Amino acid sequence: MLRLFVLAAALAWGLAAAPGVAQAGTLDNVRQKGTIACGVNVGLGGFSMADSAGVWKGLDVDACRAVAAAVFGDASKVRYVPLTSANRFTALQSGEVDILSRNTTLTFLRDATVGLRMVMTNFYDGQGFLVRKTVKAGNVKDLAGATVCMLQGSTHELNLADWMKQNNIQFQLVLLDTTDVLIKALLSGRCDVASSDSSNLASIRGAGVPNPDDFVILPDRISKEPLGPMVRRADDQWLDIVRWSMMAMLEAEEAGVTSANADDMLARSTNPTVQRLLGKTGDFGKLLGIDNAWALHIIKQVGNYAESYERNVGKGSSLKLDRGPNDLWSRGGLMYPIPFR
Ligand SMILES: N[C@@H](CCC(=O)N[C@@H](CS)C(=O)NCC(=O)O)C(=O)O
Repeated sequence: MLRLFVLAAALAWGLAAAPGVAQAGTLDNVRQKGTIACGVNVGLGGFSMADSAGVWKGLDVDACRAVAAAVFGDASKVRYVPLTSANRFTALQSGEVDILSRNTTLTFLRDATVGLRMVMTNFYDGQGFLVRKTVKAGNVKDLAGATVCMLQGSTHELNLADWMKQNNIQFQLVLLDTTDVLIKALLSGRCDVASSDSSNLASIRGAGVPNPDDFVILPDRISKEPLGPMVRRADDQWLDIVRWSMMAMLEAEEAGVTSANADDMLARSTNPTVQRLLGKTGDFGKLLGIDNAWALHIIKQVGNYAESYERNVGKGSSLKLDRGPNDLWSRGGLMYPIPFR
């Protein structure tokens, strides 16, 4: 039974249907096209969402904008391709997108079996529970027997199945297609609880329901959900460009380089790391096959990681998430830029 469940879950994640198309040369290819095709969520506030003018915004969007800034010197050279949980991996394998940046949890099976490579974590998350305050639950265990709504094709089904087994507590599970349907099901009372990445729940609570104060996100996190972009296998140069573009945003935060002071830092900073990061010394861009001003373009156009975080999911957003595990290691978080040397 469990094996059947795992197989069904694997199919739902697109794992079994993995043709594993290897396509080296993504850099040449995007240069020819003049844009980077970026696979994003159809609409998840804080991560990837088109505003009323059709401009895509969010933390996942910024990962693609950073790569476009690095490659073209222009963060706007991105074509956004909205993807569902179910079709996201195939879209990357087939070459429909060059980067998958869609609140995707990095896991063993996804890294090792679907012809893809995880780049690095841009948001450390965990599976949480959103309930109506009238339900009067202090933690997940108080919810025994409740109807829990979740989205299909995500890591959450297996997480919750594992958790129920380990804790000997049963829920009624309802699997739904889209976040919109999930919100409607929660509002209509079809489900007592919604379970998802807690950032997604914060996004729903912040902007998806009419009365945010009627809902609460329980403190429990039943899984680790390290979210981050993925690229195709067998294209190390592209993997390097995407990874180091993201790393540059973290390093900039650590070194105190911001979109506002980057030019000044380039002109004046005597910090060797800053000089290498901004392309004054070291030829780091050339080593990636791109311009030495790559990171300068990223920081000026997209900002450092803190700027992107606060604007999209932190204080400057409706999600209002603390940095928590997404803070720099030097302040007790998990974000640790690999040295620029
Ligand atoms: N991080 C999880 C969840 C990602 C995911 O797809 N989440 C749901 C909501 S948390 C979603 O975006 N659903 C909308 C859709 O599939 O269009 C994963 O990678 O499996």
